[in-house]
Amino acid sequence: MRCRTCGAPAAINMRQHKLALCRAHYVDWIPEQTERAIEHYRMFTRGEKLLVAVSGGKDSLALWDVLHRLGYGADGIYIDLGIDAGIGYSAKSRALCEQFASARGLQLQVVSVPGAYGSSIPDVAKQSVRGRRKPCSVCGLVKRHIMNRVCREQGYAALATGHNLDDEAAVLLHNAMTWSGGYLVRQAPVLAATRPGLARKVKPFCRIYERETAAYTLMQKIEYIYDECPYATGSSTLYYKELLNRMEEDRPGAKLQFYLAFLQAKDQGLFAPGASGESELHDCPQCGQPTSAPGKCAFCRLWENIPPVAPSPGLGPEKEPGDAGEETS
Ligand code: Q46
Ligand code: ZN
Ligand code: ZN
Repeated sequence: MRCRTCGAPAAINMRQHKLALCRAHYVDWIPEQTERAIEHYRMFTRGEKLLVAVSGGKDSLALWDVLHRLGYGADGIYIDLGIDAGIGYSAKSRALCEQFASARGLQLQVVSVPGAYGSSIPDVAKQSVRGRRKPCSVCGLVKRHIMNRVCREQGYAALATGHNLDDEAAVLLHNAMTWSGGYLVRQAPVLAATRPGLARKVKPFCRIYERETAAYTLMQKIEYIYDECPYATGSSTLYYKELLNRMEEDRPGAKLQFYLAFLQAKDQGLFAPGASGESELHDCPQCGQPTSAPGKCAFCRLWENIPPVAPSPGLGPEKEPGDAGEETS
């Protein structure tokens, strides 16, 4: 197999695009594709200051690398969830993000959940409402809250996440299986900041396959954490990813077609206005972030149920910076 551009031996063959490329042309092809998506969906402009949510995984670090290479001003944010699980998961992923940033002279903000709020995500999950919450639901809530706050307080124009096509197609399939209208309406490459205090969310890799981001990190020699978060095992997203991989195997391009046809159908009025079922947002009386919950937001209510632990010196919830959601809690 030969590179379509220069005829050298190909480093990757992408059946879905009927395209084979050598290493040198592949590592330029990914930024070109990303730039096309940024422009096509009007995600952000070169003058805007971006915050990239990095986890130490391949997708988010690849995204930060690509945005940096494309000349966008992007700082990173890493949220230390305090997950150890016998493998030092958070410590390892944090070190990889710090190493990535310092090697490129990029600005990384680190927010430690145990440091700022007194408990790790697994502990909060155990202690919340008699341990009925799963770590992932607590984690999602906390990350969205913190990231939205950092965006809002520090004047970032948008929060960029490393969600790739496999992530988006899996979530889409999951929500389509239950016709979860509210989630389907809000699934998009760009979520506009519909009110003050809400960060714009963008997914520049939404048309890039997971296999392609993995190949990019490898070819760019980006070190990332190979271990999955221990709580990801058995998640429904992984199940839907496997199903979609089987379809992709039979029909290369199936995932991309599924996702793009969904976006097109939405543009053509698949959903009636108001189909999101979203209620009005108001500012949480405690933290000031937008919420649809009556009274205080879910983030503030979550911590009310956790026994107080003395925070580390100098760190407090309101002083600390912070995945932004359209609705943060
Ligand atoms: S980090 Fe958090 Fe994920 Fe781990 S606890 Fe679940 S949600 S699986 S992206
Ligand atoms: Zn080539
Ligand atoms: Zn609140």
